[in-house]
Amino acid sequence: MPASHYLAADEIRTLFSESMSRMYQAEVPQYGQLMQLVARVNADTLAAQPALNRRLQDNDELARLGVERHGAIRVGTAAELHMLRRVFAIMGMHPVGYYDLSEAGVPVHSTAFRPTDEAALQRNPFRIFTSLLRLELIEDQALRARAADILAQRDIFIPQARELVAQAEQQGGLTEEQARQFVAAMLETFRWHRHATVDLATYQALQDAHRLIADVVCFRGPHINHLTPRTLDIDTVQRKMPTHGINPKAVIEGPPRRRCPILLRQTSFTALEESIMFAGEQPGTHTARFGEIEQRGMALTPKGRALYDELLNQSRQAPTQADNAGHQQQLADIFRAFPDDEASLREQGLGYFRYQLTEAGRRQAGRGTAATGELEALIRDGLVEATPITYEDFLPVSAAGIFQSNLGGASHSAYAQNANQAAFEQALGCPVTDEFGLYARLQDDSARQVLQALGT
Ligand code: OOG
Ligand code: NI
Repeated sequence: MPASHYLAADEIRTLFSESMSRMYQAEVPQYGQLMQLVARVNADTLAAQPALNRRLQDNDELARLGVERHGAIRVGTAAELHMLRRVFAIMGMHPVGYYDLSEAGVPVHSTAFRPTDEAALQRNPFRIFTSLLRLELIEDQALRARAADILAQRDIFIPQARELVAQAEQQGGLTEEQARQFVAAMLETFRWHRHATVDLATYQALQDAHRLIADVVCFRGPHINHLTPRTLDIDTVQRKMPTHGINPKAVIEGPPRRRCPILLRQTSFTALEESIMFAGEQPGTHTARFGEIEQRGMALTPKGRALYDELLNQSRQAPTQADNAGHQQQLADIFRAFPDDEASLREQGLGYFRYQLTEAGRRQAGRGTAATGELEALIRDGLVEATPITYEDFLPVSAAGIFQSNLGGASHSAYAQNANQAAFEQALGCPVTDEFGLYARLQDDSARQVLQALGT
Protein backbone atom coordinates (compact mmCIF):
# COMPACT_ATOMS: atom_id res chain seq x y z
CA MET A 1 0.00 0.00 0.00
CA PRO A 2 1.45 3.44 -0.85
CA ALA A 3 2.69 5.48 2.09
CA SER A 4 0.01 8.10 1.45
CA HIS A 5 -2.65 5.64 2.59
CA TYR A 6 -1.11 5.55 6.03
CA LEU A 7 -1.97 7.99 8.76
CA ALA A 8 0.90 10.42 9.39
CA ALA A 9 2.93 9.81 12.55
CA ASP A 10 1.90 13.29 13.75
CA GLU A 11 -1.77 12.28 13.56
CA ILE A 12 -1.19 9.03 15.44
CA ARG A 13 0.65 10.96 18.15
CA THR A 14 -2.27 13.37 18.48
CA LEU A 15 -4.76 10.48 18.70
CA PHE A 16 -2.57 8.91 21.37
CA SER A 17 -2.08 12.12 23.35
CA GLU A 18 -5.83 12.85 23.33
CA SER A 19 -6.74 9.30 24.31
CA MET A 20 -4.23 9.30 27.14
CA SER A 21 -5.57 12.62 28.38
CA ARG A 22 -9.17 11.33 28.32
CA MET A 23 -8.19 8.18 30.15
CA TYR A 24 -6.22 10.08 32.80
CA GLN A 25 -9.06 12.54 33.35
CA ALA A 26 -11.36 9.62 34.03
CA GLU A 27 -8.78 7.97 36.31
CA VAL A 28 -7.62 11.12 38.15
CA PRO A 29 -10.37 13.79 38.10
CA GLN A 30 -8.03 16.37 39.69
CA TYR A 31 -6.04 16.35 36.47
CA GLY A 32 -9.17 17.51 34.63
CA GLN A 33 -9.67 20.33 37.14
CA LEU A 34 -6.04 21.36 36.73
CA MET A 35 -6.45 21.44 32.94
CA GLN A 36 -9.44 23.76 33.29
CA LEU A 37 -7.53 26.07 35.62
CA VAL A 38 -4.58 26.16 33.22
CA ALA A 39 -6.81 26.89 30.22
CA ARG A 40 -8.41 29.83 32.08
CA VAL A 41 -5.07 31.27 33.24
CA ASN A 42 -3.64 30.89 29.71
CA ALA A 43 -6.60 32.74 28.21
CA ASP A 44 -6.26 35.55 30.78
CA THR A 45 -2.51 35.79 30.20
CA LEU A 46 -2.90 36.02 26.43
CA ALA A 47 -5.57 38.70 26.80
CA ALA A 48 -3.37 40.72 29.18
CA GLN A 49 -0.15 40.35 27.15
CA PRO A 50 -0.70 41.08 23.45
CA ALA A 51 3.06 40.94 22.79
CA LEU A 52 3.26 37.39 24.13
CA ASN A 53 0.19 36.49 22.11
CA ARG A 54 1.81 37.85 18.93
CA ARG A 55 5.10 36.09 19.56
CA LEU A 56 3.46 32.71 20.13
CA GLN A 57 1.50 33.25 16.95
CA ASP A 58 4.63 34.17 14.98
CA ASN A 59 6.40 31.06 16.27
CA ASP A 60 3.40 28.87 15.36
CA GLU A 61 3.11 27.99 19.02
CA LEU A 62 -0.34 29.38 19.74
CA ALA A 63 -2.12 26.53 18.00
CA ARG A 64 -0.18 23.84 19.81
CA LEU A 65 -0.69 25.38 23.26
CA GLY A 66 -4.14 23.84 23.74
CA VAL A 67 -2.96 20.31 22.89
CA GLU A 68 0.45 20.52 24.51
CA ARG A 69 1.32 18.20 27.37
CA HIS A 70 3.86 15.70 28.58
CA GLY A 71 3.50 12.51 30.57
CA ALA A 72 5.75 10.14 32.48
CA ILE A 73 6.10 6.39 32.88
CA ARG A 74 8.57 4.08 34.60
CA VAL A 75 9.51 0.66 33.27
CA GLY A 76 11.28 -2.25 34.87
CA THR A 77 13.35 -4.03 32.23
CA ALA A 78 15.56 -3.40 29.23
CA ALA A 79 13.15 -5.38 27.06
CA GLU A 80 10.23 -3.15 28.08
CA LEU A 81 12.20 0.00 27.25
CA HIS A 82 13.32 -1.49 23.96
CA MET A 83 9.76 -2.27 22.91
CA LEU A 84 8.61 1.21 23.93
CA ARG A 85 11.19 2.73 21.62
CA ARG A 86 9.54 0.88 18.73
CA VAL A 87 6.07 1.90 19.91
CA PHE A 88 6.91 5.60 20.18
CA ALA A 89 8.77 5.64 16.84
CA ILE A 90 5.45 4.87 15.15
CA MET A 91 4.14 8.13 16.60
CA GLY A 92 7.21 10.15 15.59
CA MET A 93 8.55 10.23 19.15
CA HIS A 94 12.28 9.57 19.50
CA PRO A 95 14.56 9.34 22.53
CA VAL A 96 16.20 12.70 23.26
CA GLY A 97 18.61 13.30 26.14
CA TYR A 98 19.89 11.15 28.99
CA TYR A 99 18.92 11.94 32.58
CA ASP A 100 20.69 10.32 35.52
CA LEU A 101 18.40 10.53 38.54
CA SER A 102 20.47 8.22 40.76
CA GLU A 103 22.53 11.22 41.79
CA ALA A 104 19.38 12.60 43.39
CA GLY A 105 18.55 9.36 45.20
CA VAL A 106 16.09 7.99 42.64
CA PRO A 107 17.18 4.59 41.27
CA VAL A 108 16.33 5.24 37.61
CA HIS A 109 17.79 6.74 34.47
CA SER A 110 15.64 8.29 31.81
CA THR A 111 15.08 9.79 28.39
CA ALA A 112 12.27 11.78 26.80
CA PHE A 113 10.49 10.37 23.78
CA ARG A 114 9.43 13.36 21.69
CA PRO A 115 9.13 14.69 18.18
CA THR A 116 12.39 16.17 16.92
CA ASP A 117 11.67 18.15 13.78
CA GLU A 118 10.20 21.60 13.71
CA ALA A 119 7.01 20.80 11.82
CA ALA A 120 6.21 17.84 14.07
CA LEU A 121 6.84 19.91 17.20
CA GLN A 122 4.47 22.56 15.92
CA ARG A 123 1.77 20.01 15.24
CA ASN A 124 1.88 18.40 18.66
CA PRO A 125 4.97 18.24 20.86
CA PHE A 126 3.68 15.39 23.08
CA ARG A 127 6.57 14.03 25.13
CA ILE A 128 6.83 11.05 27.45
CA PHE A 129 9.50 11.16 30.14
CA THR A 130 10.47 7.50 30.38
CA SER A 131 12.48 6.04 33.23
CA LEU A 132 14.15 2.65 33.49
CA LEU A 133 14.47 1.14 36.95
CA ARG A 134 18.02 0.25 37.94
CA LEU A 135 17.69 -2.96 39.90
CA GLU A 136 21.47 -3.09 40.27
CA LEU A 137 21.10 -0.25 42.78
CA ILE A 138 19.09 -2.46 45.18
CA GLU A 139 21.63 -3.51 47.77
CA ASP A 140 19.87 -6.57 49.17
CA GLN A 141 20.76 -9.35 46.70
CA ALA A 142 17.84 -11.60 47.50
CA LEU A 143 15.39 -8.73 47.10
CA ARG A 144 17.01 -7.71 43.82
CA ALA A 145 16.65 -11.25 42.49
CA ARG A 146 13.02 -11.38 43.66
CA ALA A 147 12.23 -8.09 41.87
CA ALA A 148 13.90 -9.29 38.67
CA ASP A 149 11.91 -12.48 38.88
CA ILE A 150 8.57 -10.68 39.25
CA LEU A 151 9.37 -8.39 36.33
CA ALA A 152 10.39 -11.33 34.14
CA GLN A 153 6.90 -12.79 34.52
CA ARG A 154 4.94 -9.85 33.17
CA ASP A 155 4.28 -8.64 29.65
CA ILE A 156 3.23 -5.01 29.69
CA PHE A 157 2.00 -5.21 26.08
CA ILE A 158 -1.14 -6.98 24.95
CA PRO A 159 -0.64 -9.30 21.94
CA GLN A 160 -2.46 -6.94 19.58
CA ALA A 161 -0.02 -4.13 20.45
CA ARG A 162 2.94 -6.32 19.54
CA GLU A 163 1.26 -7.41 16.30
CA LEU A 164 0.48 -3.86 15.22
CA VAL A 165 3.99 -2.64 16.00
CA ALA A 166 5.45 -5.40 13.86
CA GLN A 167 2.95 -4.63 11.10
CA ALA A 168 3.72 -0.89 11.17
CA GLU A 169 7.42 -1.60 10.87
CA GLN A 170 6.91 -4.07 8.06
CA GLN A 171 4.58 -2.01 5.91
CA GLY A 172 6.04 1.40 6.86
CA GLY A 173 2.94 2.82 8.56
CA LEU A 174 -0.57 2.21 9.82
CA THR A 175 -3.91 2.88 8.15
CA GLU A 176 -6.30 5.06 10.09
CA GLU A 177 -8.20 2.04 11.34
CA GLN A 178 -5.01 0.24 12.37
CA ALA A 179 -3.79 3.42 14.06
CA ARG A 180 -6.94 3.59 16.17
CA GLN A 181 -6.51 -0.06 17.14
CA PHE A 182 -2.86 0.59 17.93
CA VAL A 183 -3.67 3.55 20.20
CA ALA A 184 -6.38 1.56 21.97
CA ALA A 185 -3.95 -1.33 22.46
CA MET A 186 -1.31 1.01 23.89
CA LEU A 187 -3.75 2.49 26.38
CA GLU A 188 -3.90 -0.99 27.91
CA THR A 189 -0.19 -0.70 28.70
CA PHE A 190 -0.50 2.66 30.45
CA ARG A 191 -3.77 2.07 32.26
CA TRP A 192 -4.03 1.95 36.06
CA HIS A 193 -4.42 -1.49 37.68
CA ARG A 194 -6.17 -1.73 41.00
CA HIS A 195 -4.74 -5.19 41.59
CA ALA A 196 -1.07 -5.51 42.50
CA THR A 197 0.66 -8.62 41.17
CA VAL A 198 2.30 -9.33 44.54
CA ASP A 199 1.25 -9.87 48.13
CA LEU A 200 1.45 -7.18 50.77
CA ALA A 201 4.68 -8.52 52.31
CA THR A 202 6.54 -8.42 48.99
CA TYR A 203 5.21 -4.93 48.27
CA GLN A 204 6.35 -3.79 51.70
CA ALA A 205 9.85 -5.20 51.25
CA LEU A 206 10.25 -3.45 47.89
CA GLN A 207 8.71 -0.28 49.28
CA ASP A 208 11.25 -0.30 52.09
CA ALA A 209 14.12 -0.58 49.60
CA HIS A 210 12.71 2.44 47.72
CA ARG A 211 9.11 3.51 47.13
CA LEU A 212 9.79 3.82 43.44
CA ILE A 213 10.86 0.20 43.19
CA ALA A 214 7.51 -0.96 44.56
CA ASP A 215 5.71 1.29 42.09
CA VAL A 216 7.52 -0.20 39.10
CA VAL A 217 7.68 -3.84 40.13
CA CYS A 218 4.31 -4.60 41.76
CA PHE A 219 1.86 -3.89 38.95
CA ARG A 220 0.95 -5.39 35.59
CA GLY A 221 2.08 -2.33 33.68
CA PRO A 222 3.75 1.10 33.75
CA HIS A 223 0.68 3.19 34.60
CA ILE A 224 0.96 6.78 33.37
CA ASN A 225 1.87 8.61 36.57
CA HIS A 226 1.10 12.18 35.50
CA LEU A 227 0.15 14.36 32.56
CA THR A 228 1.28 17.96 32.36
CA PRO A 229 -0.37 20.81 30.49
CA ARG A 230 1.71 23.86 29.55
CA THR A 231 0.83 27.14 31.24
CA LEU A 232 1.87 30.66 30.32
CA ASP A 233 1.85 31.79 33.97
CA ILE A 234 2.91 29.12 36.43
CA ASP A 235 3.04 31.50 39.42
CA THR A 236 -0.65 32.27 39.05
CA VAL A 237 -1.62 28.63 38.64
CA GLN A 238 0.48 27.66 41.70
CA ARG A 239 -1.27 30.37 43.71
CA LYS A 240 -4.75 29.41 42.53
CA MET A 241 -4.45 25.64 42.94
CA PRO A 242 -5.54 25.55 46.60
CA THR A 243 -8.71 27.58 45.88
CA HIS A 244 -9.56 24.89 43.31
CA GLY A 245 -9.20 22.07 45.80
CA ILE A 246 -5.76 21.10 44.51
CA ASN A 247 -2.79 20.80 46.88
CA PRO A 248 0.44 21.97 45.17
CA LYS A 249 3.96 20.89 46.13
CA ALA A 250 5.83 23.46 48.21
CA VAL A 251 7.94 25.17 45.57
CA ILE A 252 8.10 25.69 41.81
CA GLU A 253 11.12 23.88 40.37
CA GLY A 254 13.58 25.44 37.93
CA PRO A 255 14.59 29.03 37.21
CA PRO A 256 12.79 32.04 38.70
CA ARG A 257 10.22 34.16 36.87
CA ARG A 258 12.04 36.39 34.37
CA ARG A 259 11.39 38.89 31.61
CA CYS A 260 12.95 36.40 29.17
CA PRO A 261 11.86 32.97 30.46
CA ILE A 262 14.51 30.25 30.19
CA LEU A 263 14.28 26.46 30.12
CA LEU A 264 11.44 25.06 32.16
CA ARG A 265 9.56 25.81 35.37
CA GLN A 266 7.43 23.05 36.91
CA THR A 267 5.19 22.35 39.83
CA SER A 268 2.85 19.49 40.70
CA PHE A 269 0.09 18.47 43.03
CA THR A 270 1.04 15.75 45.41
CA ALA A 271 0.23 12.15 44.59
CA LEU A 272 -3.05 10.64 45.65
CA GLU A 273 -3.33 7.72 48.05
CA GLU A 274 -5.35 5.15 46.13
CA SER A 275 -7.00 1.92 47.23
CA ILE A 276 -5.53 -1.18 45.72
CA MET A 277 -5.83 -4.92 46.22
CA PHE A 278 -2.85 -7.14 46.92
CA ALA A 279 -2.63 -10.80 45.92
CA GLY A 280 -4.86 -12.86 48.18
CA GLU A 281 -7.50 -10.11 48.12
CA GLN A 282 -5.75 -8.11 50.80
CA PRO A 283 -6.79 -4.45 50.60
CA GLY A 284 -4.22 -1.62 50.85
CA THR A 285 -3.16 1.67 49.31
CA HIS A 286 -0.57 2.92 46.85
CA THR A 287 0.60 6.48 46.21
CA ALA A 288 1.99 7.18 42.76
CA ARG A 289 -0.18 9.29 40.53
CA PHE A 290 -0.25 13.05 40.44
CA GLY A 291 -0.67 16.09 38.18
CA GLU A 292 1.88 18.63 37.06
CA ILE A 293 2.09 21.90 35.15
CA GLU A 294 4.98 23.40 33.27
CA GLN A 295 5.95 26.76 31.83
CA ARG A 296 8.45 26.67 28.99
CA GLY A 297 11.07 29.26 28.10
CA MET A 298 14.07 29.57 25.84
CA ALA A 299 16.47 26.69 25.10
CA LEU A 300 19.98 27.43 26.36
CA THR A 301 23.30 26.69 24.65
CA PRO A 302 25.87 24.57 26.55
CA LYS A 303 27.35 27.85 27.79
CA GLY A 304 23.96 29.12 28.98
CA ARG A 305 23.18 25.77 30.55
CA ALA A 306 26.48 25.75 32.44
CA LEU A 307 25.61 29.17 33.87
CA TYR A 308 22.12 27.93 34.80
CA ASP A 309 23.56 24.86 36.54
CA GLU A 310 26.07 26.98 38.42
CA LEU A 311 23.44 29.43 39.68
CA LEU A 312 21.03 26.64 40.54
CA ASN A 313 23.78 25.00 42.60
CA GLN A 314 24.34 28.25 44.42
CA SER A 315 20.67 28.41 45.28
CA ARG A 316 20.70 24.82 46.53
CA GLN A 317 23.55 25.67 48.87
CA ALA A 318 21.73 28.73 50.22
CA PRO A 319 19.49 28.27 53.28
CA THR A 320 16.27 26.42 52.45
CA GLN A 321 13.28 28.73 52.24
CA ALA A 322 10.09 27.68 53.94
CA ASP A 323 7.69 28.74 51.22
CA ASN A 324 7.56 29.31 47.50
CA ALA A 325 7.62 33.12 47.80
CA GLY A 326 10.86 33.01 49.79
CA HIS A 327 12.33 30.41 47.46
CA GLN A 328 11.47 32.47 44.38
CA GLN A 329 12.92 35.63 45.89
CA GLN A 330 16.17 33.88 46.70
CA LEU A 331 16.35 32.39 43.20
CA ALA A 332 15.64 35.78 41.63
CA ASP A 333 18.51 37.33 43.61
CA ILE A 334 20.95 34.63 42.55
CA PHE A 335 19.78 34.66 38.93
CA ARG A 336 20.53 38.37 38.60
CA ALA A 337 23.84 37.07 37.25
CA PHE A 338 21.96 35.62 34.25
CA PRO A 339 21.35 38.27 31.55
CA ASP A 340 17.65 38.94 31.09
CA ASP A 341 17.34 40.72 27.75
CA GLU A 342 17.32 39.01 24.40
CA ALA A 343 20.16 40.96 22.84
CA SER A 344 22.58 40.00 25.63
CA LEU A 345 21.41 36.39 25.64
CA ARG A 346 22.07 36.26 21.91
CA GLU A 347 25.30 38.20 21.80
CA GLN A 348 26.79 36.22 24.68
CA GLY A 349 25.73 32.94 23.09
CA LEU A 350 23.60 31.86 26.07
CA GLY A 351 20.34 31.01 24.28
CA TYR A 352 19.22 29.57 20.95
CA PHE A 353 17.33 31.79 18.52
CA ARG A 354 15.38 31.38 15.32
CA TYR A 355 16.14 34.00 12.66
CA GLN A 356 13.46 35.33 10.33
CA LEU A 357 13.19 38.13 7.79
CA THR A 358 11.19 41.15 8.89
CA GLU A 359 8.77 42.83 6.50
CA ALA A 360 11.63 45.17 5.45
CA GLY A 361 13.91 42.16 5.07
CA ARG A 362 11.43 40.46 2.75
CA ARG A 363 11.18 43.61 0.61
CA GLN A 364 14.94 43.82 0.44
CA ALA A 365 15.18 40.13 -0.50
CA GLY A 366 12.56 40.72 -3.20
CA ARG A 367 14.61 43.52 -4.77
CA GLY A 368 17.49 41.09 -5.24
CA THR A 369 20.16 43.54 -4.09
CA ALA A 370 22.46 41.86 -1.65
CA ALA A 371 22.51 43.11 1.92
CA THR A 372 25.82 42.96 3.70
CA GLY A 373 26.83 42.22 7.23
CA GLU A 374 26.59 39.74 10.03
CA LEU A 375 23.29 38.67 11.55
CA GLU A 376 23.57 41.13 14.44
CA ALA A 377 24.09 43.98 11.96
CA LEU A 378 21.09 42.83 9.91
CA ILE A 379 19.04 42.79 13.12
CA ARG A 380 20.16 46.33 13.94
CA ASP A 381 19.23 47.38 10.40
CA GLY A 382 15.75 45.97 10.92
CA LEU A 383 16.00 43.35 8.17
CA VAL A 384 16.12 40.30 10.41
CA GLU A 385 14.49 39.44 13.71
CA ALA A 386 15.45 36.76 16.20
CA THR A 387 12.98 34.95 18.45
CA PRO A 388 13.93 32.50 21.20
CA ILE A 389 13.65 28.78 20.43
CA THR A 390 11.45 27.03 22.98
CA TYR A 391 13.04 24.44 25.26
CA GLU A 392 11.42 21.06 24.51
CA ASP A 393 13.25 18.92 27.07
CA PHE A 394 13.50 18.33 30.82
CA LEU A 395 15.82 19.20 33.72
CA PRO A 396 17.33 16.49 35.92
CA VAL A 397 17.30 18.49 39.18
CA SER A 398 13.69 19.55 38.61
CA ALA A 399 12.72 16.01 37.66
CA ALA A 400 14.28 14.75 40.88
CA GLY A 401 12.26 17.37 42.79
CA ILE A 402 9.07 16.17 41.12
CA PHE A 403 9.91 12.51 41.86
CA GLN A 404 10.77 13.30 45.49
CA SER A 405 7.65 15.30 46.22
CA ASN A 406 5.62 12.31 45.13
CA LEU A 407 7.44 9.70 47.13
CA GLY A 408 5.62 10.67 50.28
CA GLY A 409 8.40 12.99 51.44
CA ALA A 410 10.70 10.04 52.19
CA SER A 411 14.07 11.23 50.98
CA HIS A 412 16.79 8.81 50.04
CA SER A 413 20.48 9.54 49.96
CA ALA A 414 22.16 9.69 46.58
CA TYR A 415 23.41 6.52 44.98
CA ALA A 416 27.14 7.09 44.44
CA GLN A 417 28.06 8.65 41.06
CA ASN A 418 26.24 6.35 38.79
CA ALA A 419 25.44 7.71 35.36
CA ASN A 420 25.52 4.90 32.85
CA GLN A 421 24.36 6.19 29.51
CA ALA A 422 25.98 3.27 27.68
CA ALA A 423 23.88 0.73 29.59
CA PHE A 424 20.75 2.81 29.05
CA GLU A 425 21.37 3.03 25.31
CA GLN A 426 22.06 -0.65 25.10
CA ALA A 427 18.69 -1.36 26.72
CA LEU A 428 17.01 1.15 24.43
CA GLY A 429 18.65 -0.33 21.35
CA CYS A 430 19.93 2.98 19.98
CA PRO A 431 21.75 6.11 21.12
CA VAL A 432 19.71 8.99 22.53
CA THR A 433 19.81 12.18 20.49
CA ASP A 434 21.78 15.06 21.97
CA GLU A 435 19.30 17.87 22.61
CA PHE A 436 21.83 20.66 22.09
CA GLY A 437 22.51 19.40 18.58
CA LEU A 438 18.80 19.67 17.72
CA TYR A 439 18.54 23.29 18.87
CA ALA A 440 21.81 24.27 17.20
CA ARG A 441 20.60 22.83 13.91
CA LEU A 442 17.31 24.74 14.13
CA GLN A 443 19.18 27.97 14.81
CA ASP A 444 21.79 27.39 12.11
CA ASP A 445 19.21 26.42 9.47
CA SER A 446 17.18 29.56 10.16
CA ALA A 447 20.32 31.73 10.01
CA ARG A 448 21.41 30.17 6.73
CA GLN A 449 17.98 30.74 5.20
CA VAL A 450 17.80 34.46 6.00
CA LEU A 451 21.36 35.04 4.85
CA GLN A 452 20.65 33.23 1.62
CA ALA A 453 17.45 35.17 1.04
CA LEU A 454 19.34 38.42 1.53
CA GLY A 455 22.09 37.28 -0.80
CA THR A 456 24.86 37.70 1.75
C1 OOG B 1 9.03 11.54 36.23
C2 OOG B 1 9.40 12.82 36.90
C3 OOG B 1 10.05 13.78 35.92
C4 OOG B 1 9.37 15.95 34.81
O1 OOG B 1 8.46 16.62 34.31
O2 OOG B 1 10.48 16.43 35.09
C5 OOG B 1 9.08 14.54 35.09
C6 OOG B 1 8.35 10.55 37.13
O3 OOG B 1 7.93 10.89 38.24
O4 OOG B 1 8.22 9.40 36.67
O5 OOG B 1 8.07 14.11 34.66
NI1 NI C 1 6.63 15.67 34.39
